[in-house]
Amino acid sequence: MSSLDRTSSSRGGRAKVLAIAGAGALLLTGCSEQVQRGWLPNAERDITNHTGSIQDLWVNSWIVVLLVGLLTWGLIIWCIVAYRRRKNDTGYPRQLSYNLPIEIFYTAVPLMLILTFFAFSDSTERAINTPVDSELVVDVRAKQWAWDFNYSYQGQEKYFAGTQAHLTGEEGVEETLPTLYLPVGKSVTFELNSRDVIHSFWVPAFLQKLDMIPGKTNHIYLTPQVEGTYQGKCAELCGEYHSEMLFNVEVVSEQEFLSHLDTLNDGHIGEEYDRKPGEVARNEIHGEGE
Ligand SMILES: [Cu+2]
Repeated sequence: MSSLDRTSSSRGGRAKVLAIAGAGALLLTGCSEQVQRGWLPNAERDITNHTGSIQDLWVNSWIVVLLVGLLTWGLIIWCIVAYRRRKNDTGYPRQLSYNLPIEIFYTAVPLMLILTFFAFSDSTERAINTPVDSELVVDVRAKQWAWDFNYSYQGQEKYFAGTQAHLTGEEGVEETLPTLYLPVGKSVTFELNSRDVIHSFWVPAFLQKLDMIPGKTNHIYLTPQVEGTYQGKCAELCGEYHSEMLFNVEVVSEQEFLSHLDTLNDGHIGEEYDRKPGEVARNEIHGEGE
């Protein structure tokens, strides 16, 4: 092969590499909204007042780790190719050890990355979990295998007692699911309680999920910002029909919300229906009860 051939073939190789890199960059940047959201389940960036910051944290973290990944994979492949064993090599290659600058570098850089991730996660989490004096309070009571919703809104106390869904495979089952109504643009505090075992309150589109523990109340604070129907589910394996512990979320106008409240019964169904009174449940959690 003449030197001319060699140059042109290496030029061809470089063009190929550039083409692949270009296609990769297009794949990562150009494409659908879904990719830009990092495949998160919120259909829009600001479904709630928190989904934007959660999405940013998620997507930016992935961009950083992918860049680190590309650099690392690149260096690995470069070493494998450049320092491979050649035909006439004999014995061991030159042995190297203890390179202090490199060791300091590869200790300091990951440490800085981790501290940065920590700082961003911490500030996002603090902003999300700061207690809010909400306009609407929903005391959610999880039970094997359905949901009760107690609404406190503008002095009204209303409750909805859900019955378990039966996923028979027939159409229309979704409409029989317990449905949580929320007025759009109003701040909500969810008081998360359980009547029996540990459950978990999860509306995937809201990007927030929290355990519901017998004898303990957990809180989620958020403001739904986009009207629509969302799916909710229990996210903690809680017994035989865990998979049927589903609910719908309807984010509606305040007017629609108020007219839904009118269809509900007055009052609040709380601890009195717990299968295990609070004290017993607490002891069992700590392994003291018997
Ligand atoms: Cu459950």
